[in-house]
Order: sequence, then structure tokens, then C-alpha cells
Amino acid sequence: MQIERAAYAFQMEGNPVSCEELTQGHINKTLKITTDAGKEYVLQMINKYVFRNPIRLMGNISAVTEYLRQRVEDKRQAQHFILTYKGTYYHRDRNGEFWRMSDYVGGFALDTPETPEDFYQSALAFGRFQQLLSNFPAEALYETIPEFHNTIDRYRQFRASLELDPCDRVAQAKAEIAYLLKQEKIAGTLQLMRESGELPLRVTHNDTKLNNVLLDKETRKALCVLDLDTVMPGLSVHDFGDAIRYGAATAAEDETDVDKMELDLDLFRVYTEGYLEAAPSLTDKEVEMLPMGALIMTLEVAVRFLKDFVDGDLYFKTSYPEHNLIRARTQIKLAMDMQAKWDDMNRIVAETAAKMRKQ
Ligand code: GN1
Ligand code: MG
Repeated sequence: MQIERAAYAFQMEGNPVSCEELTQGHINKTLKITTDAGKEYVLQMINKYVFRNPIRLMGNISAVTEYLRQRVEDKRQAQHFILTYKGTYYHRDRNGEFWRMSDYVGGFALDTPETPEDFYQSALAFGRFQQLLSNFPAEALYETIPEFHNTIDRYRQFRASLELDPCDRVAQAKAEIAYLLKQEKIAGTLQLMRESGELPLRVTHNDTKLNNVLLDKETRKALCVLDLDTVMPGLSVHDFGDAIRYGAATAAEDETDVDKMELDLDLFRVYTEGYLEAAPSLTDKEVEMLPMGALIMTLEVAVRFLKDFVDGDLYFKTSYPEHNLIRARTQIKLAMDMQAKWDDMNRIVAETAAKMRKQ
């Protein structure tokens, strides 16, 4: 009843005849609604514990998607949100829950690339997103999660947790803590470049995982990027870096055998090619800093996992007591591997940038 009533708040074509829950996401409740006019929609209840201000969040999403829709060649390349009869992009129900509705686009998303081409497609999608929004006034967006990639601040919070050591876990993570604290200076460099204006403020996605890219069922080409909840002002190099951290790694984020975790340089090259091809408006400084984006995103998430381990697993969902420690360890291994492959990463970026300039 609650779902049906929420659906009726939106300007759908036809009346709903069926409703199916889509269970891929972990944050919002998501339903697919089909109407008697043969139209399909996605209805979502926004998780208001994670997102404290759903109205401002929807303000970001609608501003960005409307802007994108005016600039894409194929309408499926930007999500389309449906207005309510009140003329807003959200519906607030009697229980205080917030809902939104968008067109359903048939397609599929992958957790890991089955071929390098899949990863390349995701680079094109996120690069296009960056490019199409390059003249959008990023500072006009609301910061859904303030200081999200302020690595300097992340380290400050990390050190505060170490000092408190509320669960007596610090002793279990001595080596990991020592390594991460040694990287503190380097980990702060991009934030300083943001503050000095050396790197421009951009519209960023902040969850640039492959599974947030919708691929066309027939052509397997990227259609659009999904999950715009964390769209905020930020740095392009962070979006690039997070995609690499997650997608160009040879093991899962919580692999227990750290020996399996490495940076796959071929996938790193593939993503760099797609991203630079699709986003020619990146400045030379941004391009130069792409490897740094990958390293810093990896260090930052390692710090966040380890802080959460020390705090007693308050933020990230865990399946066993050492889960966050394992995650941090595995990310540290990836960061170390990036440092070992640093010259190769920089060479690949320089070569790719030179190739793009010639085209
Ligand atoms: C969280 O929930 P998910 O997987 O989309 C986190 C990211 C981390 C990621 C690590 C809002 O993302 O920043 O990189 O876990 N998102 C938030 O797995 O904190
Ligand atoms: Mg997400």
C-alpha cells in the first residue's frame, strides 16, 4: 500500500500493474514498476539514515540529470527522473519517507569486468560524465557528505581514533598503522592542490565502480552512469582513482591473501585510454595527477577501513571481527604495489595523453 501510494504521486504514463523489487543496491529500497501503458519505472525509497537531506540530494540529482539530458546524443545516456503531481522530484509520504522515480532503462551492470572492453566502457561512461559536466557550476551543488575526500581530515580522524583506541585493537594493527602514518604527507597532496586551486573543482560522481555503469544488453556499450547520490563538488582525479582502485585491482577489496592483490597495469592503461578519450577537457595538471589519484584513493580507503576497525566497526558493514583490518591490509598491499609500479603508471598516463593529443 505504501509503495502503491508513493507510485501514484508521480506523473507516470498509465496505472501500475506490477511491482518487482530490484535487490542489487545496498542503500536504497528499489522497485521496478510496470504500468498498463507498457511503461517501466524505477521507484526508490531514499535511505535517510545515510542521506540526511533527501530534498537537497534530489536537488543535486535533478540539476545534474537535466543538464546532462540536454547534452547527450542518446536519451538513454542520462537518467530521467519523473516529476510528482506537485512538481517536485521527490515525494514525501505520511511516514516521512522520501521517494523518487525514474524511467527504467533495460541494461545490465557488472561487478567485475569480464573483458578489458567492459572496463574501457566504464571509463568512457565516467569520462563522458565528467566532460558533459565540465561547464556545470560545481560549487552550486550541495555536499551530500561533507569533506568526503579530504584526506588530510581523514588522517586527523584516524589519529584521533588511534589515541582513543576504544576497543583495544590498535595493538593488532601496528604494522598497518605505521605504514599508513608514513604516507600521511603524500596522501594530503591532492587536497592541498584543491585548496590552492591548482586542481579545478569539478562535478564528481564519487562512486565510480564498474557496477554503477549501465551497459546495453545488445551492444555491451556503456549507456549511462547510475547512483548519483554522492554527486558533489570534488576532484576528477579522485573519480579516476577510485575506479582504478576498485576495477584495476587483481583481487577483491577484502581478499584475505594479500599476495593476490596487485594493480593490473593493462587494466590501468585501458581505463586511462577511455577516460582521456572521453574527457578531453581535463587540464594538464589533472592528467599528470591521475596516478596520484589512484594511490591516494587507495590510501584513503585503507585509512577509513583501519579507523573503522579501531573504532569497533561502526561505519562499514562487516561479516567477521577482522573484516575491516583485512580490507585495510589488502588496500595497503595495493597501494604498495602502485608505489612499486609508480614509474609505469606515470609512463602509461604520459603515453596515453600524447596519443590523444595527436588524434
Ligand atoms: C562505500 O557502499 P559502497 O560500496 O557504494 C563507501 C565508499 C568506499 C567503499 C569501499 C558513502 O561505498 O566511499 O570507497 O564503500 N561509500 C560511502 O568499499 O562511504
Ligand atoms: Mg554506492
